[in-house]
Amino acid sequence: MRAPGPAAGLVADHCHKLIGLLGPAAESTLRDIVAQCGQPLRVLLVGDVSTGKSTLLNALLSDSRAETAFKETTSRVTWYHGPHLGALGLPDPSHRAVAAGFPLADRLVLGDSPGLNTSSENPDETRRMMGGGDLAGAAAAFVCVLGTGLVSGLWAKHLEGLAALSAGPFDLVGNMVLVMAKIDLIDDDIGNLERRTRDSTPLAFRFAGVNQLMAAAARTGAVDGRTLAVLDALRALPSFEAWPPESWPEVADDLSGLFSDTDLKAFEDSVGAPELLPELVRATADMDHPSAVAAVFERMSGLAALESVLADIAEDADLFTTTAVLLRLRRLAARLPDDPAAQVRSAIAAVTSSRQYQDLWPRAAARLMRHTSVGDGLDPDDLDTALRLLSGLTCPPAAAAAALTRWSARSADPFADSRTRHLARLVQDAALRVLAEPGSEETP
Ligand SMILES: Nc1nc2c(ncn2[C@@H]2O[C@H](COP(=O)(O)OP(=O)(O)OP(=O)(O)O)[C@@H](O)[C@H]2O)c(=O)[nH]1
Ligand SMILES: [Mg+2]
Repeated sequence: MRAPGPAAGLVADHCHKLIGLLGPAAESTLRDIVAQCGQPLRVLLVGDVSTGKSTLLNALLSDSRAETAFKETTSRVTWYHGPHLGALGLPDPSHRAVAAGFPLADRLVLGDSPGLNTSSENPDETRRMMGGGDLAGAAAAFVCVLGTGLVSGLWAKHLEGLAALSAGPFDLVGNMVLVMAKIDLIDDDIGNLERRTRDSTPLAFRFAGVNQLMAAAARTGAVDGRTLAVLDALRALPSFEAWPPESWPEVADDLSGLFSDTDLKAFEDSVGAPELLPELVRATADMDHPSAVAAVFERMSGLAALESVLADIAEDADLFTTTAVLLRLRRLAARLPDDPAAQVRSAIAAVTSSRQYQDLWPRAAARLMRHTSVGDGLDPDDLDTALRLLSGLTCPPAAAAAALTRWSARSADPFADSRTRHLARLVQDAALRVLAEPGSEETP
């Protein structure tokens, strides 16, 4: 298992001591912080009712664990975790834990949550996790599953609030992943949607478009011999060249008598919009095994791109988890009477002055350079060397020396903004560390 790492480990040590010092007043929050520091990155799926969160979760789990339906369905927060974690420490007694082996289980704990835009009390826990209550920060990253089309003004505000609350001092990027859901129902090009969304909010977010139905079908064994039979029958239709069909009843008419209603419904529920059928039928021509067809479903679903974003975030679990738990500790201190609050604040100060915490800065800087406009305009070699230095990867001394010259000039540039100067100093420090290593002076 990949637990977050040294900085989160240090927070956990301090919280253990605080539990002894502070007693019951803060115990449940502190215990959950300790649990969070020892677990893989907690990622919560959030979004409005019926945007397809649970369907997406099933795809990520490669298993139909979560209930899905075209009505308000999920009523409590459920955390899915690798079975190797044993009994999972949970943020709140109302939450549930389910052990499941899934592709990213060694790196993530995935939470499904009730939809937000409802007057029922189901989403109360989700709101507390997003909005500054005791539970805020119990998830260190969020996958925001958005309904079809552009991001609404309301959601942009939600996301900006969530980012402001969870970014911490590192100006963190990457803990907010925006998923444009049900892409089969979207006419617009996904790249355009992403660009327009980025233009409409200053938020730095990661982005993926997913057809969750195809993703879940590909991953849960729903692509089977019946799927192949329906695709073959569609391919054999005399009207095939005159497609696309506009509705599922129209497809059912074309195939009347060949399949049961149940089989056709199962097929519809694994594809989504009928407009996808021409592409699907063509892409699966000559395929005679469900696993080959499932691979086409997988490709058309876009799920792999989302998984690679999640895997990338998990690489910096220490950064994200430490940020989240320190923010939780700050909120805890704000709620406590003076003396215990001072003890919590001194634990925070001990962490933030530690080597382990200082080592998080270059990691955060590398993220800023990769995922925001900070890296724009840099020569690709320059950017590559800076990222290698910040990520602690091997870097030839000659390249480190050249980077030191360039980035020293940037850090001293009085016209650069303070964030750029700070980043430049971090690259300088990393270059100096490489040049101080034994043997570096011998290399030309
Ligand atoms: N067309 C299409 N429909 C989808 C897709 N993903 C999910 N759905 C349908 O959307 C409906 C809601 O899916 P759920 O996964 O239950 O949605 P949810 O966001 O978990 O809903 P709540 O738990 O009530 O908040 C179901 O009828 C799904 O079949 C998709 O990619 N395309
Ligand atoms: Mg649900």
